[in-house]
Amino acid sequence: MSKQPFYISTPIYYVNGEPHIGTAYTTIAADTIARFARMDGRNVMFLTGLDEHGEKVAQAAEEHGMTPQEWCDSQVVQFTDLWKELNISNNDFIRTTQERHMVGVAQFMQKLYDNGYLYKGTYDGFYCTPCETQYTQGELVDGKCPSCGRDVHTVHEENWFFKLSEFGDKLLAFYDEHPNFIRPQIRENEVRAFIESGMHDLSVSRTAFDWGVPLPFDPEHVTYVWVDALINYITALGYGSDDMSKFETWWPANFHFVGKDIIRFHCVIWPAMLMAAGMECPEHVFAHGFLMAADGSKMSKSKGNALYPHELIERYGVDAYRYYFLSDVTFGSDGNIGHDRITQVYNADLANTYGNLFSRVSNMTIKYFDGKVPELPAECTDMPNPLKEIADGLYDTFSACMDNVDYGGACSAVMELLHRANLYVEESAPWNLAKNEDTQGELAFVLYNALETCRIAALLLSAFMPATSAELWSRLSLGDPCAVENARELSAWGGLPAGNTVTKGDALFPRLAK
Ligand code: ME8
Repeated sequence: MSKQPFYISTPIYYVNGEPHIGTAYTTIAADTIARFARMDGRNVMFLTGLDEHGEKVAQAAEEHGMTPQEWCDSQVVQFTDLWKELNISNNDFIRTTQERHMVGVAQFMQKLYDNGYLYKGTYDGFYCTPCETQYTQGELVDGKCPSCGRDVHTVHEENWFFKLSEFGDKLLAFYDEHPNFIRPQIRENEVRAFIESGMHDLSVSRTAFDWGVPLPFDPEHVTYVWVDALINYITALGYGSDDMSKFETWWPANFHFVGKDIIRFHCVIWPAMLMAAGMECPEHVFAHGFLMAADGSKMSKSKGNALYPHELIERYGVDAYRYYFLSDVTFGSDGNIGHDRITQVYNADLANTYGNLFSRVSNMTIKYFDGKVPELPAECTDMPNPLKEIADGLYDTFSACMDNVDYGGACSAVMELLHRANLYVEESAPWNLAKNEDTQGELAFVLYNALETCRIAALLLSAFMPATSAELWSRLSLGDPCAVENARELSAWGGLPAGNTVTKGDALFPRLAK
């Protein structure tokens, strides 16, 4: 049977800025879903990349005395390096200055033109360069950009326009037919209210600068950077090339992951563009919330309350970083981020629960069974096994949470098993069982159960914490949990072979001082 295709994307980030905890958040979140889909046996395309055209990039290049292309090239590595460090498993990395993308954008714009959705007019309005967004007078707040609060400038230009205003009713009907297209629900309400307040046509070209994709039917104009950027989701699949096989496999996308700041582009403009081109819309746009400072204010360099990915990696390690943001911040809501809470969750879940369990049971296996996974004695087959009871339903619970993008639910389902296992070790007191010849069978049973719990937990958590899971599995003499494609079968109780060597190593999560 061929594998079910699964396509997930992040926004393509502006090449100008450094990657920060916000962009890392979206990327880690998408990576975790992509990893889970792979271990669940799906054929995954996970795309991220960079947005490299537009006025903002052209200006930054000039300020740095470089050509725009040189400027973009100089910025890319800070993203690719951080994604590597964070163990991001993207299958492709698109840059909008790549030929494959530019060819596809030109073809898409030609299609909109041929289908009668573009016309030439005069744009008289306001523009926020940092957000690369057009505003009408009425949308400004105290004369400033309603999104970032910075100054806007006026634009008076002959532009090509996209007949976006024709799509209001079609979009509302589409949301009715696809009630899960925009997630979470609160964002759908916001998008509907925006459409119901009245839609304007969208200027989709600029002539004031030339850093963009020229319109094939009027090359004096370059494509508006947001329109150019949105098309990345299909040019990465070969749209506009001779080989449409990837497009045929993966389009429409299952998920576009975005922050709540860019829902209008993804939930209004992008589906309208696709409808105009006669193409299918993605299945879901999931708009997560914003990460804020611990006191709920906006993080900023100048306020000194910003957290940086490298600082977090150094302090907590990559896996704890990934785990914290997904398990403790509800995906979809804003989250206040500070060291106190990260340390608290780290110690409670990772050091005292997960790491502690594995350390205890691996040490006892080494001490009492010469470092070999004990054979299950026949007399134990009828003994109550509270860990097996929880583990038996775990994959279903975990996968339902992951399919629902409920990271917190998925993590707590695994934590429940690990908590129970720590309690089970306490209750069973293997150190006492070890003292008595008559209870050697029970000792083997208890340690087997606790080791098996660790194996299953590490398998499921490999989507969140790939390096730790790989380390734990290697200490059980098992293969790479991040390469499995049949996690459901492998999560069945009893998969840990007796006789496997168990090795000791450094603490998986050394406890942190407050
Ligand atoms: O908007 N908390 O790029 P961008 C959480 N190039 N996520 C945050 C965040 C925060 N405080 N700040 C940023 C662009 N993000 C366009 C996208 S896509 C066709 C073009 C994340 O570099 C979040 O995902 O400004 C947000 O939507 C994205 O970064 C914006 O990235």
